[in-house]
Amino acid sequence: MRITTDQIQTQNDKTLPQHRESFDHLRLILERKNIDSQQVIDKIKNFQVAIPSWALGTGGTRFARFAGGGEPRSLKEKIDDVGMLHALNGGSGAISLHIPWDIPSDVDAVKSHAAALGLAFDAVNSNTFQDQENQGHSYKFGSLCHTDSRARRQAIDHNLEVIHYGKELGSKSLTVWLADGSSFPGQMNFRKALQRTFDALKEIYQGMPEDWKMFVEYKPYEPYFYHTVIQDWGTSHLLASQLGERAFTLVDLGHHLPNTNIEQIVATLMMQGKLGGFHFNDSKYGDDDLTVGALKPYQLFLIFNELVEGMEDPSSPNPTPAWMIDASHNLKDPLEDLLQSVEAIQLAYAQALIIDRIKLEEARETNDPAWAQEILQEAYRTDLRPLIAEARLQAGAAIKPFGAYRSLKVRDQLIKERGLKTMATGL
Ligand code: LRH
Ligand code: MN
Ligand code: MN
Repeated sequence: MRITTDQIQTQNDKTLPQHRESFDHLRLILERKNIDSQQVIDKIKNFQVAIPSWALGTGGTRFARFAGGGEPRSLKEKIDDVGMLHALNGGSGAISLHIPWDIPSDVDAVKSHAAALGLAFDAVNSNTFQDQENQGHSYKFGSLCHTDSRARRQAIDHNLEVIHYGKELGSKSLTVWLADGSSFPGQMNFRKALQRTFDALKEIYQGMPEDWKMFVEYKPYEPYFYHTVIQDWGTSHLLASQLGERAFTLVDLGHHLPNTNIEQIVATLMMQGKLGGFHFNDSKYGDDDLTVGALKPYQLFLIFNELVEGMEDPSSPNPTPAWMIDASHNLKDPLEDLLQSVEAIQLAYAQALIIDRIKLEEARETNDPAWAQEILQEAYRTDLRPLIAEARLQAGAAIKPFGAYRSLKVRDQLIKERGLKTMATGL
């Protein structure tokens, strides 16, 4: 199934007068603050968030999975779904694949299908956290950190194979997340495990093409509960620094212990030129992978405040990070959920773009915390939804993607096409 420009146009016609009214009003408010709306709109239009292939189907918990209907049954259908999201919001122009869940059988066909929908291939993800059928060595006790060199070899080879697929598809980066760790004190030698991981990553790093980046994702716990080998940004940064200039830390918002100051981590990594990418999601307790902005939109805004500061600083050593969503759960229609996530990200970004940075610096330099808070919240509490809608309209997408999705009855169509009992691969 595809969403056509005619369908979008018909949906937009319904809300255009109302949209014009709200956007004109907002433009005046911003003008009074000396903010050029079009400049912000252009940045939003250029900002693309990659959709992970594994978020297109209903996620499960470790207790159950309640499958929704019409889920993608193949890589082609996953690409179709991202194409529909992109048609609706103009901001999801890339897909991030997980190998072996998404091995392309016909690379050329997959490539041309994605290109026809205006999609690029973002980072490819390796998977050494599950055993695959006919696999020689188990990852039960780790992969790149394993005590058995044959298991390490297998995990390295898998990553090299992922690079191979990524190269064929036109990806430019590899994300490595390792489940490796231990659940009981004494079970694993911390130092040896980290050293083995580093040695293995080095081989993978050397196997990447010259123009590729490696993103090293960290996580403090889960699936193991006592220790993980790459537990925090410091460990990831240490590995990335020693691996080389094309290795970076990847921040997944759900991979922190409660109350961690993630915005400070972002600032520190950007200062070092080592923030490679982001996995957006939201959470209350752990790695909940909930819809972006569902729980802590102010924290998301504070994170974007640091991101914008780093990105707009011409002397910043940090390359533009790769933006990805990493959310997956079992209650909502996954496509509606992803539309909500992308919008939450765009809003936080736009809010951060309208912060009066000159005044904020003045408040900081004169040690005026109350004034600094006023400035930040002035931006955060400005309702920028009409501006995001205008960016979409200018990009040929839907003024109201969620409303359009429902009124086009996309899910019903997908169920008709694909059936009620579908099972997408993935978490
Ligand atoms: C691990 C993780 C990692 C995986 C994805 C499926 O929790 O965040 O990024 O690749 O989930
Ligand atoms: Mn992640
Ligand atoms: Mn995660």
